[in-house]
Amino acid sequence: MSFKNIQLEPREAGIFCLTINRPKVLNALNNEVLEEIGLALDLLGASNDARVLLITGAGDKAFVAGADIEHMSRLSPLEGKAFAEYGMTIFRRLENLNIPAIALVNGFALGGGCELAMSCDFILAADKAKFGQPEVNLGITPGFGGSQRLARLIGRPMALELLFSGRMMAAEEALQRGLVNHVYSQQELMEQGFKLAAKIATKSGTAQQLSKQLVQRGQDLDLDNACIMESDLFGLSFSTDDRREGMSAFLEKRTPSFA
Ligand code: CO8
Repeated sequence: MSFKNIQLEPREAGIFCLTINRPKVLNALNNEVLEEIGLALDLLGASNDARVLLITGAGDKAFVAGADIEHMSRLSPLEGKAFAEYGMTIFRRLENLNIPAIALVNGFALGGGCELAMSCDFILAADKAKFGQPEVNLGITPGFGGSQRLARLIGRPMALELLFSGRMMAAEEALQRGLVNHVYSQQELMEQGFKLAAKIATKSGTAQQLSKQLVQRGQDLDLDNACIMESDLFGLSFSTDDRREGMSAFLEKRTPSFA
Protein backbone atom coordinates (compact mmCIF):
# COMPACT_ATOMS: atom_id res chain seq x y z
CA MET A 1 0.00 0.00 0.00
CA SER A 2 1.33 3.46 -0.84
CA PHE A 3 0.82 6.44 1.44
CA LYS A 4 1.05 10.19 0.92
CA ASN A 5 2.06 11.44 4.36
CA ILE A 6 3.89 8.49 5.86
CA GLN A 7 6.24 5.75 4.67
CA LEU A 8 5.96 2.20 5.90
CA GLU A 9 9.04 0.19 5.00
CA PRO A 10 9.68 -3.45 5.80
CA ARG A 11 13.28 -4.00 6.82
CA GLU A 12 15.15 -7.16 7.76
CA ALA A 13 13.83 -9.73 10.24
CA GLY A 14 10.26 -8.45 10.55
CA ILE A 15 11.27 -4.90 11.49
CA PHE A 16 9.00 -2.22 10.00
CA CYS A 17 9.90 1.46 9.95
CA LEU A 18 7.07 4.01 9.88
CA THR A 19 8.24 7.51 8.98
CA ILE A 20 5.96 10.53 9.35
CA ASN A 21 6.76 12.32 6.12
CA ARG A 22 5.77 16.00 6.00
CA PRO A 23 9.19 17.57 6.63
CA LYS A 24 8.15 20.99 5.25
CA VAL A 25 5.81 21.43 8.25
CA LEU A 26 8.05 19.48 10.63
CA ASN A 27 5.85 16.36 10.18
CA ALA A 28 2.79 18.00 11.76
CA LEU A 29 -0.23 15.75 12.19
CA ASN A 30 -3.56 16.31 10.48
CA ASN A 31 -6.50 13.97 9.85
CA GLU A 32 -4.88 12.50 6.73
CA VAL A 33 -1.67 11.63 8.58
CA LEU A 34 -3.62 10.10 11.45
CA GLU A 35 -5.73 8.08 9.01
CA GLU A 36 -2.60 6.75 7.28
CA ILE A 37 -1.03 5.84 10.64
CA GLY A 38 -4.27 3.94 11.41
CA LEU A 39 -4.09 2.08 8.08
CA ALA A 40 -0.45 1.20 8.73
CA LEU A 41 -1.38 -0.15 12.17
CA ASP A 42 -4.13 -2.27 10.56
CA LEU A 43 -1.58 -3.74 8.14
CA LEU A 44 0.96 -4.45 10.86
CA GLY A 45 -1.64 -5.88 13.25
CA ALA A 46 -2.83 -8.33 10.59
CA SER A 47 0.66 -9.27 9.37
CA ASN A 48 2.29 -12.53 10.38
CA ASP A 49 5.69 -11.12 9.42
CA ALA A 50 5.76 -7.93 11.49
CA ARG A 51 7.85 -8.32 14.68
CA VAL A 52 8.86 -4.79 15.71
CA LEU A 53 7.68 -1.30 14.68
CA LEU A 54 10.00 1.69 14.67
CA ILE A 55 8.45 5.17 14.31
CA THR A 56 10.46 8.23 13.31
CA GLY A 57 10.13 11.56 11.51
CA ALA A 58 11.40 12.56 8.06
CA GLY A 59 14.15 15.18 7.75
CA ASP A 60 16.82 16.16 10.23
CA LYS A 61 14.82 18.60 12.33
CA ALA A 62 11.70 17.00 13.75
CA PHE A 63 10.12 13.79 14.90
CA VAL A 64 6.69 15.49 14.87
CA ALA A 65 6.24 19.16 15.87
CA GLY A 66 2.64 18.63 16.93
CA ALA A 67 -0.80 18.63 15.47
CA ASP A 68 -1.06 20.82 12.39
CA ILE A 69 -1.78 24.31 13.74
CA GLU A 70 -2.99 25.59 10.38
CA HIS A 71 -5.56 22.75 10.31
CA MET A 72 -6.57 23.30 13.96
CA SER A 73 -6.99 27.06 13.46
CA ARG A 74 -10.04 26.35 11.27
CA LEU A 75 -11.82 23.92 13.63
CA SER A 76 -15.01 24.59 15.56
CA PRO A 77 -15.18 23.35 19.19
CA LEU A 78 -17.03 20.21 18.10
CA GLU A 79 -14.58 19.60 15.25
CA GLY A 80 -11.73 20.11 17.72
CA LYS A 81 -13.26 17.49 20.02
CA ALA A 82 -13.70 15.09 17.09
CA PHE A 83 -10.07 15.66 16.01
CA ALA A 84 -8.85 14.95 19.54
CA GLU A 85 -10.98 11.80 19.80
CA TYR A 86 -9.77 10.55 16.44
CA GLY A 87 -6.11 11.10 17.35
CA MET A 88 -6.62 9.44 20.73
CA THR A 89 -8.22 6.39 19.10
CA ILE A 90 -5.29 5.99 16.71
CA PHE A 91 -2.70 6.48 19.49
CA ARG A 92 -4.52 4.00 21.74
CA ARG A 93 -4.41 1.46 18.92
CA LEU A 94 -0.68 2.08 18.63
CA GLU A 95 -0.31 1.60 22.38
CA ASN A 96 -2.19 -1.72 22.11
CA LEU A 97 -0.44 -2.92 18.96
CA ASN A 98 0.38 -6.62 19.22
CA ILE A 99 4.11 -6.08 18.53
CA PRO A 100 6.68 -3.87 20.29
CA ALA A 101 6.65 -0.26 19.04
CA ILE A 102 9.65 2.01 19.59
CA ALA A 103 9.79 5.76 18.93
CA LEU A 104 13.08 6.99 17.47
CA VAL A 105 12.82 10.69 18.27
CA ASN A 106 15.16 12.50 15.90
CA GLY A 107 14.25 16.11 16.72
CA PHE A 108 11.26 18.11 17.97
CA ALA A 109 8.57 15.94 19.63
CA LEU A 110 6.06 18.57 20.64
CA GLY A 111 2.35 18.43 21.45
CA GLY A 112 0.90 15.62 19.32
CA GLY A 113 4.48 14.54 18.53
CA CYS A 114 5.32 14.00 22.19
CA GLU A 115 1.95 12.23 22.53
CA LEU A 116 2.77 9.97 19.56
CA ALA A 117 6.15 9.07 21.07
CA MET A 118 4.59 8.38 24.49
CA SER A 119 2.08 6.00 22.86
CA CYS A 120 4.97 3.78 21.77
CA ASP A 121 6.32 1.18 24.21
CA PHE A 122 9.42 3.25 24.79
CA ILE A 123 11.48 6.06 23.32
CA LEU A 124 15.05 6.31 22.04
CA ALA A 125 16.17 9.87 21.34
CA ALA A 126 18.83 11.78 19.47
CA ASP A 127 20.85 14.13 21.66
CA LYS A 128 19.31 17.15 19.95
CA ALA A 129 15.70 15.90 20.47
CA LYS A 130 13.32 18.21 22.33
CA PHE A 131 10.15 17.13 24.10
CA GLY A 132 7.26 19.23 25.29
CA GLN A 133 3.56 20.00 25.41
CA PRO A 134 3.53 23.64 24.26
CA GLU A 135 -0.26 23.81 23.74
CA VAL A 136 -0.43 26.49 26.45
CA ASN A 137 1.18 28.88 23.94
CA LEU A 138 -1.79 28.32 21.62
CA GLY A 139 -4.42 28.68 24.33
CA ILE A 140 -5.43 25.02 24.20
CA THR A 141 -4.83 21.86 26.22
CA PRO A 142 -3.17 18.65 25.02
CA GLY A 143 -5.72 16.63 23.05
CA PHE A 144 -4.10 13.32 22.08
CA GLY A 145 -3.63 11.98 25.63
CA GLY A 146 -0.59 14.07 26.61
CA SER A 147 -1.92 15.30 29.95
CA GLN A 148 -2.53 11.70 31.01
CA ARG A 149 0.50 9.88 29.61
CA LEU A 150 3.06 12.56 30.54
CA ALA A 151 1.89 12.63 34.16
CA ARG A 152 2.00 8.82 34.32
CA LEU A 153 5.50 8.71 32.84
CA ILE A 154 7.31 11.56 34.58
CA GLY A 155 5.02 12.30 37.54
CA ARG A 156 2.35 14.90 38.18
CA PRO A 157 4.44 17.89 39.38
CA MET A 158 6.88 17.91 36.45
CA ALA A 159 4.10 17.16 33.95
CA LEU A 160 2.17 20.14 35.27
CA GLU A 161 5.25 22.35 35.14
CA LEU A 162 5.69 21.47 31.48
CA LEU A 163 1.99 21.92 30.69
CA PHE A 164 1.85 25.29 32.48
CA SER A 165 5.07 26.69 31.00
CA GLY A 166 5.20 25.05 27.55
CA ARG A 167 8.91 24.54 28.25
CA MET A 168 10.80 22.17 25.97
CA MET A 169 12.80 19.43 27.65
CA ALA A 170 16.15 18.46 26.12
CA ALA A 171 16.90 14.78 25.49
CA GLU A 172 19.27 14.50 28.48
CA GLU A 173 16.63 15.83 30.86
CA ALA A 174 14.03 13.51 29.31
CA LEU A 175 16.46 10.66 29.97
CA GLN A 176 16.92 11.67 33.63
CA ARG A 177 13.15 11.92 34.09
CA GLY A 178 12.51 8.47 32.64
CA LEU A 179 10.66 9.65 29.53
CA VAL A 180 13.42 8.31 27.27
CA ASN A 181 15.30 5.01 27.60
CA HIS A 182 18.52 5.96 25.81
CA VAL A 183 20.06 9.00 24.10
CA TYR A 184 22.37 8.68 21.10
CA SER A 185 24.03 11.04 18.67
CA GLN A 186 21.88 11.88 15.64
CA GLN A 187 24.06 9.62 13.47
CA GLU A 188 23.77 6.68 15.86
CA LEU A 189 20.04 6.87 16.60
CA MET A 190 18.74 4.85 13.63
CA GLU A 191 21.58 2.33 13.85
CA GLN A 192 21.01 1.73 17.56
CA GLY A 193 17.22 1.61 17.05
CA PHE A 194 17.55 -1.09 14.40
CA LYS A 195 20.10 -2.98 16.49
CA LEU A 196 17.75 -3.13 19.48
CA ALA A 197 14.77 -3.97 17.22
CA ALA A 198 16.76 -6.81 15.63
CA LYS A 199 17.53 -8.24 19.05
CA ILE A 200 13.88 -7.95 20.15
CA ALA A 201 12.80 -9.64 16.89
CA THR A 202 14.73 -12.81 17.77
CA LYS A 203 12.79 -13.28 21.04
CA SER A 204 9.38 -14.84 21.62
CA GLY A 205 6.68 -12.64 20.05
CA THR A 206 3.90 -14.27 22.07
CA ALA A 207 5.79 -13.68 25.32
CA GLN A 208 6.35 -10.05 24.31
CA GLN A 209 2.67 -9.62 23.46
CA LEU A 210 1.58 -11.05 26.81
CA SER A 211 4.16 -9.00 28.75
CA LYS A 212 2.93 -5.83 27.01
CA GLN A 213 -0.62 -6.63 28.08
CA LEU A 214 0.54 -7.32 31.63
CA VAL A 215 2.37 -4.03 32.01
CA GLN A 216 -0.31 -1.92 30.33
CA ARG A 217 -3.42 -3.46 31.87
CA GLY A 218 -1.72 -4.05 35.21
CA GLN A 219 -1.03 -0.33 35.66
CA ASP A 220 -4.76 0.30 35.96
CA LEU A 221 -5.35 -2.53 38.46
CA ASP A 222 -4.68 -2.95 42.17
CA LEU A 223 -1.69 -5.19 42.95
CA ASP A 224 -3.77 -8.23 43.95
CA ASN A 225 -5.72 -8.27 40.70
CA ALA A 226 -2.63 -7.39 38.65
CA CYS A 227 -0.79 -10.38 40.14
CA ILE A 228 -3.79 -12.64 39.41
CA MET A 229 -3.65 -11.45 35.82
CA GLU A 230 0.07 -12.24 35.73
CA SER A 231 -0.44 -15.81 36.93
CA ASP A 232 -3.26 -16.24 34.38
CA LEU A 233 -1.15 -15.05 31.47
CA PHE A 234 1.87 -16.97 32.79
CA GLY A 235 -0.31 -20.09 32.64
CA LEU A 236 -1.51 -19.15 29.18
CA SER A 237 2.08 -18.79 27.95
CA PHE A 238 2.59 -22.49 28.75
CA SER A 239 0.14 -23.37 25.96
CA THR A 240 2.23 -21.74 23.23
CA ASP A 241 4.65 -23.10 20.63
CA ASP A 242 7.13 -20.47 21.80
CA ARG A 243 7.16 -21.97 25.30
CA ARG A 244 7.85 -25.44 23.86
CA GLU A 245 10.62 -24.08 21.61
CA GLY A 246 12.15 -21.83 24.30
CA MET A 247 12.37 -24.50 26.97
CA SER A 248 13.44 -27.28 24.56
CA ALA A 249 16.20 -25.04 23.21
CA PHE A 250 17.47 -24.34 26.72
CA LEU A 251 17.53 -28.02 27.67
CA GLU A 252 19.16 -28.97 24.35
CA LYS A 253 21.74 -26.19 24.81
CA ARG A 254 20.89 -24.43 21.55
CA THR A 255 19.57 -20.98 20.57
CA PRO A 256 15.76 -20.94 20.33
CA SER A 257 14.19 -20.24 16.97
CA PHE A 258 10.79 -18.61 17.49
CA ALA A 259 8.18 -18.48 14.70
N1 CO8 B 1 1.70 22.75 12.61
C1 CO8 B 1 1.78 23.28 11.40
N2 CO8 B 1 2.93 23.76 10.89
C2 CO8 B 1 4.04 23.69 11.63
C3 CO8 B 1 4.03 23.12 12.93
C4 CO8 B 1 2.78 22.63 13.43
N3 CO8 B 1 2.64 22.07 14.64
N4 CO8 B 1 5.26 23.20 13.45
C5 CO8 B 1 6.03 23.75 12.50
N5 CO8 B 1 5.31 24.06 11.41
C6 CO8 B 1 5.76 24.68 10.16
C7 CO8 B 1 6.05 26.17 10.33
O1 CO8 B 1 4.87 26.92 10.21
C8 CO8 B 1 7.03 26.40 9.20
O2 CO8 B 1 6.32 26.50 8.00
P1 CO8 B 1 6.76 27.64 6.91
O3 CO8 B 1 8.15 27.24 6.50
O4 CO8 B 1 5.75 27.51 5.81
O5 CO8 B 1 6.74 28.95 7.62
C9 CO8 B 1 7.83 25.11 9.14
O6 CO8 B 1 7.03 24.12 9.81
C10 CO8 B 1 9.17 25.19 9.86
O7 CO8 B 1 8.92 25.63 11.18
P2 CO8 B 1 9.66 26.93 11.83
O8 CO8 B 1 10.07 27.88 10.76
O9 CO8 B 1 8.78 27.44 12.91
O10 CO8 B 1 10.95 26.22 12.41
P3 CO8 B 1 11.81 26.71 13.68
O11 CO8 B 1 13.05 25.89 13.66
O12 CO8 B 1 11.95 28.19 13.68
O13 CO8 B 1 10.93 26.33 14.96
C11 CO8 B 1 9.55 24.87 16.27
C12 CO8 B 1 10.68 24.98 15.22
C13 CO8 B 1 10.06 25.41 17.62
C14 CO8 B 1 9.19 23.39 16.41
C15 CO8 B 1 8.34 25.71 15.81
O14 CO8 B 1 8.02 25.33 14.47
C16 CO8 B 1 7.10 25.51 16.63
O15 CO8 B 1 7.00 26.06 17.71
N6 CO8 B 1 6.13 24.74 16.11
C17 CO8 B 1 4.87 24.53 16.78
C18 CO8 B 1 5.02 23.59 17.95
C19 CO8 B 1 3.71 23.42 18.67
O16 CO8 B 1 3.12 24.33 19.19
N7 CO8 B 1 3.23 22.18 18.70
C20 CO8 B 1 2.01 21.82 19.41
C21 CO8 B 1 0.83 21.96 18.50
S1 CO8 B 1 -0.67 21.72 19.41
C22 CO8 B 1 -0.82 20.05 19.48
O17 CO8 B 1 0.00 19.30 19.01
C23 CO8 B 1 -2.06 19.53 20.18
C24 CO8 B 1 -2.26 18.04 19.92
C25 CO8 B 1 -3.64 17.65 20.26
C26 CO8 B 1 -4.60 18.19 19.29
C27 CO8 B 1 -5.97 18.03 19.73
C28 CO8 B 1 -6.94 18.34 18.67
C29 CO8 B 1 -7.82 19.54 18.90
